[in-house]
Amino acid sequence: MNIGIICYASVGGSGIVATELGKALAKRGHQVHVISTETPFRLGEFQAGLSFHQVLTPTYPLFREPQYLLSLSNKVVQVAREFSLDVIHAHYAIPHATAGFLSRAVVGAHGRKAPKVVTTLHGTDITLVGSDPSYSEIVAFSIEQSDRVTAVSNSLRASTYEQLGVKREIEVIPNFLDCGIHRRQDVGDLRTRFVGGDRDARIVIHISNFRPVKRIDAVMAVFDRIRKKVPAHLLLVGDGPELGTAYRMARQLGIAPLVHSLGAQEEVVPLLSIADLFLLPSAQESFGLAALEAMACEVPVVASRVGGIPEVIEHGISGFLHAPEAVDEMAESGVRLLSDPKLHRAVASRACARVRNEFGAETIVPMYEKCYESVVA
Ligand code: GMT
Repeated sequence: MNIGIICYASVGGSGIVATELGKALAKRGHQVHVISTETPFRLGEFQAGLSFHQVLTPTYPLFREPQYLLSLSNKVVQVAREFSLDVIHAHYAIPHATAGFLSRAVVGAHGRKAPKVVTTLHGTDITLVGSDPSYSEIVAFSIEQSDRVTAVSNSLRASTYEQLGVKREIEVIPNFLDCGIHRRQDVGDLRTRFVGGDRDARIVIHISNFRPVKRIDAVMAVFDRIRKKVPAHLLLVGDGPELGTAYRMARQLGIAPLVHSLGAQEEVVPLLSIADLFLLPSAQESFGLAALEAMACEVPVVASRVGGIPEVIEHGISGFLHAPEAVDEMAESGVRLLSDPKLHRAVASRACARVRNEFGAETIVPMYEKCYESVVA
């Protein structure tokens, strides 16, 4: 099939999933056209069957506002006509589902054949942003008008029905990983770079885009409690508005030398490969792709019991879940994992097996192919 994938290029779960899906589909023989403002984070090297089309949004003195929806839809129309797209797959509803709707209408004008629109809902496009009254009518309409809609978890599917009053069918297709790439690696003495001579120290890691929803204050509070019981260092991977909170708290708590901030990193596997514990105390998380990446690298996760996280992590089996505000309990679970090697090994190996059995690309990518086939037919 000829498939157009619309996604955000910025660091974020929806862009990563869209890019990984594009790569997997191209490997399976499809012609994939990724449409975004910049080469997406993680698109990687040239791959046959995978091409990138840049959306440029020119400015004009009259416009105070960038006209992204129009320039994006215009680009999708051009790509759809040039490459006879069968499917436009919009990742993240705002405004990508609307761009799918608009471009399908333009290509299909005067009875011409138009591509089908598949929209994948990722999380904040419904829960935090999409249900805001400033966007909700258009988001709901664009979801209703898509030919197929998928959500990354049952929880997100339920939120879409509840918060947007959408009536149509929504299929759940969970996020996935290429488990050939996402596996614990031997990375030599990388660990020493962070812990120095502190050989017994454990490495705790948090990876996110440092938005308020990630509750960076809770990451710092949980780590501070853990390091009082077990020698530990904290790796912060990613960038965003709350990174300053992490620095401020590290200074206030007197733990700055234990906190290593690495900024946004394309390659997280080497860092996960030296980690012993992943913290994800988010206020909301429709799936938790970062947790899945950690689990694949045998890093046990302590996370909030919110949104779709319980569909990824089984409490006490493949990780630990607590109420988002329960920082003491999160720290307790972290300390248990870091001080009991037998428990750590058992949770790490069950987490890794769960990703391979339930969330591997070879299981999930065919679900998207079936979804495309059903609309094209
Ligand atoms: O987490 C973010 O702020 C980014 C956001 C995105 O769309 O890029 O992530 C959402 O989509 C990911 C991929 O499906 C999910 O794994 C994340 O859980 C989800 N984030 C939230 O629901 C807060």
